[in-house]
Amino acid sequence: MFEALKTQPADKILSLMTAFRDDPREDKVDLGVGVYKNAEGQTPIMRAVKAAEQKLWQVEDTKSYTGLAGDAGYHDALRSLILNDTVSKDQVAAAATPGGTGAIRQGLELIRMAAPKATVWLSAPTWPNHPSIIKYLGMPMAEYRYFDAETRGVDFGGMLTDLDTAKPGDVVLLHGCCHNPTGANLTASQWQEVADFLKAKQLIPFVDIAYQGFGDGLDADAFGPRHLAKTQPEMLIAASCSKNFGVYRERAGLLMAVSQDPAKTPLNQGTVAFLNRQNYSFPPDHGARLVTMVLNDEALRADWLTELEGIRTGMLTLRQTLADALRQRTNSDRFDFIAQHRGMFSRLGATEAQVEQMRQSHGIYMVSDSRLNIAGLNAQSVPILADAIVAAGV
Ligand code: PLP
Ligand code: TYF
Repeated sequence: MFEALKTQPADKILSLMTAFRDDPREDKVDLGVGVYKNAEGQTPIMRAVKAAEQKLWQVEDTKSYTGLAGDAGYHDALRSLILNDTVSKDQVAAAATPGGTGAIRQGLELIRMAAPKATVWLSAPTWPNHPSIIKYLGMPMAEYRYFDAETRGVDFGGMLTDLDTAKPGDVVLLHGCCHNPTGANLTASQWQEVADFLKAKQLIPFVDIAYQGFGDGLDADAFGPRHLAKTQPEMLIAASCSKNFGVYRERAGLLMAVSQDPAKTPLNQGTVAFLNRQNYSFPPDHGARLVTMVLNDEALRADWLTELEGIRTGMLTLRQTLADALRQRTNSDRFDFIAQHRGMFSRLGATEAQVEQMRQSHGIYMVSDSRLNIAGLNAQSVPILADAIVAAGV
């Protein structure tokens, strides 16, 4: 049997991690995988998460199974964080999942069950795991224009023009904030326009939110999903706690199916629990429980907010420092978009050959589409990167 297996394409982002590790140069700079790093290059456990872990060790008295959909306290805490009071609890079916990826996978499976002919529309470009999973599930997919390579902003006109060709009942996958890989995001008024458009065209939003708190702040970053939850008949949300709680390897995610009609929620809830059972029975609990403890304890929550805000503003400072360094070196404002982008990533707009040149000449590792992880920079590496960008003729 095994001889029938085919070699699968490697994940470009993860392969880059291996290449970086194998590079002997001491001044190499890792701007690849989307993991937050502090100025020392470490990905620390957040203080509040560590404190919750200590407390959990003391009070946890069983490791018996939770519910199939995970712990209701986790659903409540994350629903409030993401949607605030824009919907009531009885409008939302929720299931804990292994990370945000698990939520995306389960959400797609729900779409496939409910609407096998629906096309899933993806932004061009998007996180490579979106098309990869959709293809694996054999679902119809299409792309809508999103990134304007010229301005490095959102091609909003192109986006709506392309989505105008979608058929009623199709699903539109949207990044809730901090678009991966470009860093270019919809403004609040564009979100409102998208919401009106989707509703008029009877398209269903599926929001992937993996970086809430990394862009303009926890509330501002949730503007899109909140506005959609208020205005659309129904929608799906896949959330990840990997980044904003720093619990990457614990695999804490949440799938939410939101409906204006609370009568639909019991069926939705049964479906998301069923999907968990088909795929892995019970979802992981440890990370979800830590997140719940942090959100529900006043002191831990306050400390988490402070640390998260430090992470966010630190990345903004790095963006500005890099944009300034490039302004100085190029005598132009053509890299100012770096300071306007939000989240961990910016797409620089370099060619693959230029990305390769930066790697060879300056030991800079970014994804071949010229996505760079801003959090991989620090005061020492910003000038190295700026020199490399100029030397490569970007
Ligand atoms: N969605 C996007 C756009 C991401 O960048 C990520 C990456 O981490 C995820 C979802 C899911 O992450 P995880 O499965 O680690 O929670
Ligand atoms: O885009 C990123 O870098 C993060 C981390 O298969 C990641 O989202 C990358 C690849 C992958 C899973 C997570």
